[in-house]
Order: sequence, then structure tokens, then C-alpha cells
Amino acid sequence: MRFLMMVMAALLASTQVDARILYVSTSGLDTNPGTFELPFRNISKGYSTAVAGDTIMLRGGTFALTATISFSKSGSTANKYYLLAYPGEYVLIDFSGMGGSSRGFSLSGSYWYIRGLDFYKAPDNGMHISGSNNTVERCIFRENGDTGLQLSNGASNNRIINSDSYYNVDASQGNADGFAPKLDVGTGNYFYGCRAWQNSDDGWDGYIRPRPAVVPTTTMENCWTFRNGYLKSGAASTGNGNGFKMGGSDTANLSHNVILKNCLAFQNRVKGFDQNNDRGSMTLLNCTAFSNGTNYGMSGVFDAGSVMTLKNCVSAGTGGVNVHANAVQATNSWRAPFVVTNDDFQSIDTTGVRGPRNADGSLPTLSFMRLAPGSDLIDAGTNVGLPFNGSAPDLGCFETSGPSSAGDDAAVPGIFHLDQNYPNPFNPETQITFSVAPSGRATLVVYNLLGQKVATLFEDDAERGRVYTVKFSGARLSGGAYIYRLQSGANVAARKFILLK
Ligand SMILES: [Ca+2]
Ligand SMILES: [Ca+2]
Ligand SMILES: [Ca+2]
Ligand SMILES: [Ca+2]
Repeated sequence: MRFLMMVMAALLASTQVDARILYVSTSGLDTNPGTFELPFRNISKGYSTAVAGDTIMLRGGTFALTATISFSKSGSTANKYYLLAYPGEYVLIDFSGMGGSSRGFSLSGSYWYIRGLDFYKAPDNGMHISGSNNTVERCIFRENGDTGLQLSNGASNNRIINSDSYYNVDASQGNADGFAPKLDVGTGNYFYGCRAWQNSDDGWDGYIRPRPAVVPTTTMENCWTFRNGYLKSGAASTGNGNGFKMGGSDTANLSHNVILKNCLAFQNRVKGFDQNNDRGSMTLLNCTAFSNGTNYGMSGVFDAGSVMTLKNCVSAGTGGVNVHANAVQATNSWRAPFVVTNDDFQSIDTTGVRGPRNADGSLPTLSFMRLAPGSDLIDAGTNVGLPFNGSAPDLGCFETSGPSSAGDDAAVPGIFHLDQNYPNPFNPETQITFSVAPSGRATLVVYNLLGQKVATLFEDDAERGRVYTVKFSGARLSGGAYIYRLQSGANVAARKFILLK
């Protein structure tokens, strides 16, 4: 059994191409070989040189661009493309000298992993994604001339992780959103740990047009949206001013299925959670709205086949709740027996909400909107399948004594990281992805909860600059929790997974 798994791991590792890291620096030259010592000068040179599996590694500094960055090459599950800021260095992608009316970064390719870049002052979108299966992590989109990050033209299954979009404003002020999976967007896009604030139109916008062949589903988890409908100066904009605008259309009663989990909307000028004529299914679990113009504006009709669900949600401060009579509701704070006052919260002070993230990229840990000891909203919720502490879930977006908001970092070339396995729980197969830095001997071992080794998945030299994927089969093990542990040199990481039988 162990031998078989080692063979399988070795085969998987050996089928990957020899990935390179191509360095790009503002002090480099495009006639250089693109090494750490002799880097390229331009992102475009890194892009034209890269093949699937390669990393374009940008050194710290300001890349002043006068034309759209267009990435159309596609990788695959096994060989992604990577565009990364060098770990620990700050990379500004500055479009302020570009002029015209074009987008900053256009990603029509798929299977890209983009991390750590600040997209600033593009005339149109800071970034536009029409490709699929891309990951954008720890990026910033600010002061662009339209939506910071837009997904449309069929963009599907993209993951936007721990990223911020703010101060975006278009000339009319009625179009620039923070994040917009909208128009002809595809399905399966996922936002985690993102923030959108002071965009001239909306924080998130899921407006659909034209009628899609397949109704798209978009998920937002652990995201914050605030003070949209206000400009950088603090003055009110003439845009719509909603936090999470779920969908709809002004022409044809279109649907967007939207899932919001542990999301927070506050002080948006008009609505915190806005149906906007969405006819699709809207699922709000453990969301909190505080002092928006209206906290929940969801009183419109939806299709007979759609379900509007609100469970464990909180409405606090000013701003009321308008929810359709046919909505499926459970333990929301605006219904008996709950009474919501400011005393339910440790703090209603928003200081720090725009502040720096934690070292792992997760949202800053604040007392704002966390429940105070003794609140009747603690342990008073319904089990909706999200993790909770105590005897029952709490109401609202922050579970008492829960993790602040766990980072969702992933393995990328050039860092030591052990991913959560996927799928999890699993039966019987799952896969685990990891990366190491520096290069060296690495072991990935599975233990049971008694500390006994049950499998060795990897035991070999691992190179910095590669991402390793190994499969694990628990076919011959009994169901339950196991620990898998990666060690390389002084670096150790361990995670738990669940074999369901
Ligand atoms: Ca608008
Ligand atoms: Ca909008
Ligand atoms: Ca109370
Ligand atoms: Ca609880």
C-alpha cells in the first residue's frame, strides 16, 4: 500500500515540466536571461518567454505601464502559470500614465495564479478576467477608472482571495464597483476574504445581461464591503452605493444565484445587501449588516424555482430590513426573540477596517461587530453547516472565539506552503499540493490521531520554484480524521483531513 502510494506520488511529480522562475525587475534588461542575477526588465518579456508551469517573478518596485497587459496563454491543472510578487517585496503596477480608455490588465487565459500585485489607476478596469480557473490572491485594485476587478465574458471558476478593491471611480460615478462578477459572467466564481470600500458605484455587483444559457452561481465568503457610494474624499457619489448587489437586470428579470457566507456590509450609502431585481436563489448565512441606508433590501420577487434564504443574519445600527415574505428565514436578529442594541457588540468603532491585513493575508482582527459576552445572539443560531463554537452557531459574521478569518493561502513557487487537501472530506481519493523554499529534502507523511504513520506520500528532493501535487487514497483505512505533515529543512506544516466512510 505504502509502496503503491509512493510510486503514484513519484509518477505525478515526474510528469510535471521543469518549471522555471523568470525574474523581472525595474532595473533589469530584456536582453538578460531572466535569472535572479540578470532579470528581465518588462512583464511582457516574462510573459512572452514563459511556458506553462513557469513563474514570472516580479521584484519590488513600480512598473509604469502605458499599454494594457494582455495575458491570453492558458496553463492546465497540472501546469499553471504564475505571476507573483517576490515574497516580501511590494510591486506597484502603475497605469496612471497610460491615457486613453483601456483596461489595465486583461486576463483571457486560464489557469493563472496571480499574487501580491497592486493595480493602480487604469483608465478602465484595473483587471478584467474573461478566462477561467484562475486564482488572484493578495492583490489590490485602487483608483481605477471603472470597476477594480471585473469578471465577465464567460469567466468561470475563478478564485479571488484576500484581495482589496477601493476608491475606484468612473466619470459617471455610476459604473465603478469594487468587484463585479457581472453581465455575461460564467459560473463558479468565488471570493474569499476580500474587501471593497468607497467605490463610486457598488462594492460587489452581480448585475446580469444578457440572459445566460446557464444561471451563474457566485459565492462570497468572509468578505467585507463598506462606504460604497462615497468617493475617496468622503463625499457622496452619484452612483448606486450598495454593498453586495446581488444581480438582476433592468430589462428582463434575469437570475444570478448568489451565496454569501460570513459577510459584512456596513455604512454603504444605499443598501448593504441589495437584491436589485435578482430572480435567482439568494443564500445569506451568518451575514451582518450595520448602518447601511437599508441593511437588507431584498423584498422583490424571485423566480418560482429560486429560493431566498436568510439564516443567522444580523441587522444592527441604523437601516432596516426588507425581505420578501416567501424568504426562508431562521434565527435572524430582526425576528423574535432577539433584541439588537449596540451592547450586543464588543465595538461599533470602524477604526482599522481599511488597515493592514494579517501576515497570512487574512482580514485584520478587530473587535468591530464581534459579539460581546452576554449577547443574546451568541449560541442562538441554526446549524447551517458552517463551523461554530459552543453549543450552537452564533448570529452574524463572526463566531465567538472563532478564528478571526483564516487565511486561504495556497502553495506557489518560491514559498514553503502546505495546502488544505482537496476534496475534504473525501472517500477514498484526495490530493495535496505543496511548495518548498529553499530546495531540499522534503517528506509528506500521513499520521492517524494516535501519531502512527499510515502513509508516506513524498520523500524526495523538492525544488523551490515548483508546486507538487500528490494523490492519497484512503481506500484501505478506516474513516476518521488524519494528520498530514510536510517537513523540509527547518520548515514544518501540518493539516488535518477527514476520510468519510
Ligand atoms: Ca450603477
Ligand atoms: Ca454597479
Ligand atoms: Ca441583544
Ligand atoms: Ca457559538
